Amino acid sequence: MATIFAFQEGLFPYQTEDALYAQLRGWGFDAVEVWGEKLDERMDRVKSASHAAGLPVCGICPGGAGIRGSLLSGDPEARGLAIGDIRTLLQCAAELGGASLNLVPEFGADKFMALHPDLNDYQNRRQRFLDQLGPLAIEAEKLGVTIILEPLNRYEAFFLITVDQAANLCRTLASPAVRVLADLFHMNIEDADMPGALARGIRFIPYIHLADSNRLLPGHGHTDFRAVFQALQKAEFSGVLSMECGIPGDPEKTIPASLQLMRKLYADTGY
Ligand code: LER
Ligand code: MN
Repeated sequence: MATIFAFQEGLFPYQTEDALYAQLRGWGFDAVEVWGEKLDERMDRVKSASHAAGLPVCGICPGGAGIRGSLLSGDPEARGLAIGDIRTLLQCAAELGGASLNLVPEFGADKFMALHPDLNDYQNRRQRFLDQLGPLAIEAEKLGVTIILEPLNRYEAFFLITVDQAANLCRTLASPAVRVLADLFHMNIEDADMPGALARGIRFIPYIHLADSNRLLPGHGHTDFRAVFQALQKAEFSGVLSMECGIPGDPEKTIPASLQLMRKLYADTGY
């Protein structure tokens, strides 16, 4: 599979899925990433918009509301809620033709790490998380879909914050259905060397969230996309580059301009 460029829905106002997907197609995107909140209730609209525009759904991003509860919670009810929502979204992912499901183990809310990584309890949380994830990975594998673990920066999460940690979880679990989503915005905060971290984890990374250093469209901050793309090209990355970022200015102008810039840079850094 060649690398594809995708765009996450919901980043600017739109009237209908039909209109949005047609617009993204017109701007030159290859796929769309859908939001996971109550996705099961609008699957018909998503499927028909995707079909009409010829734009496949490559991923589901549940955000904070699409998966309620938490796999890491000590409360069985909260764990059950998270497992139920994840199972529903895995079914949606399968129905959407094998989209992958982003999974943030737990959003930070009031538990986020302040000025230093709270690593003391990391090993316990890690084991608790793996115990919950194991059966879900088996289910994902049966459905032919992938769960991609997304580390977030320490101000949004308190458990999984680096690509190295997520790759390490994949190594331990050894399931082909569990992989890593590298979000360049979060990496810019947590990783001293973004190309280096991508190169180390690349065999577990099929999916990248594209955003500039300030979380705006690529090209509006100071992230060195050339260095990032060089690392990906060198490792023969062939996955999804999906824009998840704020939109400055007029979306009609800034979004296609950013896509064009990224496509050119990606092609220029190839071998
Ligand atoms: C949240 O900051 C984020 O990056 C999302 O992809 C997580 O759902
Ligand atoms: Mn992200």
